[in-house]
Amino acid sequence: MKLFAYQDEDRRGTLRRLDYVGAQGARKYAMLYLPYGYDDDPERRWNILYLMHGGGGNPDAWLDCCQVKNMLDRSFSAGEAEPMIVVFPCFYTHGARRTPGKVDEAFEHGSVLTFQNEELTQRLLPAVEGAVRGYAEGTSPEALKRARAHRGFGGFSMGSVNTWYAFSLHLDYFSVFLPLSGDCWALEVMGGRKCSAETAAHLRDRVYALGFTPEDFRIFAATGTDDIASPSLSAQIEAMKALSDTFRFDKDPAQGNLHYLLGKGMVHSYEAVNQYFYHYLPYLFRK
Ligand code: FER
Repeated sequence: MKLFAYQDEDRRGTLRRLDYVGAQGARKYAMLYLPYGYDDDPERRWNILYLMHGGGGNPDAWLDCCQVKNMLDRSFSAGEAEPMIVVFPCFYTHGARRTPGKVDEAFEHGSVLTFQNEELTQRLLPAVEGAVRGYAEGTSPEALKRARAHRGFGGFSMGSVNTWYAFSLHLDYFSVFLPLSGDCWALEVMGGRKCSAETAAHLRDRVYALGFTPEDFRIFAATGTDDIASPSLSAQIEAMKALSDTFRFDKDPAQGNLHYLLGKGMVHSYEAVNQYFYHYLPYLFRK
């Protein structure tokens, strides 16, 4: 794995704050990263990645906690990856409720479910894609779904739990998934470890339930050897690999539809997951 370190860059993208109404009428905002050159060509359309924070976070967490903006600027400027819009939303409806060192699993899981069931596709996507030039020609569910090839969802820790939910619930809106250091809770909390085989089977069943095939999605999963989420995510990925008719594991991120990166010595942090993001960035959207 090639590691990213800050480098000066003149061709920098810009950050914009987007205010919108979320689930249950909540006043929310997302941060938008618009790549360098976004304003120069009003005809150009851009792939969009939605990138979620971890437990306790907010729309600024990724931007405050690691060098993700400089990493994006450099990767695009150097021609290593196709430039894309990155959206940093927040999955809490009424703010995080966090006691340091303590995870309230019921609150976290409830917040994820509210975001997934009442906000992501009904509120957030129309707000964002009515405001920036993705590939969707309109903000109706049909128009948004038609652009699924150009839309991804990723996240760190609880953001990764969100990513697996986006796969399970909204495969008709997203085709690219970047689950970083967090497992799938669709069947139960920490289900990736507690019921790995059932979780993998659930994810497989969702593909066919929505009428898709193994060609219609790509999953770029990652964590670190010293990450607290590695036992749960590793168990889940192993179970998914066993369902090879659906999940086509390949060490080459340009092949197959399931990839797994285990960063040596890496821990549960934004700095670590930003490195996995950097590693996968060139492969998320094909030219
Ligand atoms: C995991 C998914 C989420 C995990 C931890 C979390 C331990 C969340 C942690 C937190 O919110 O602090 O697989 O593994």
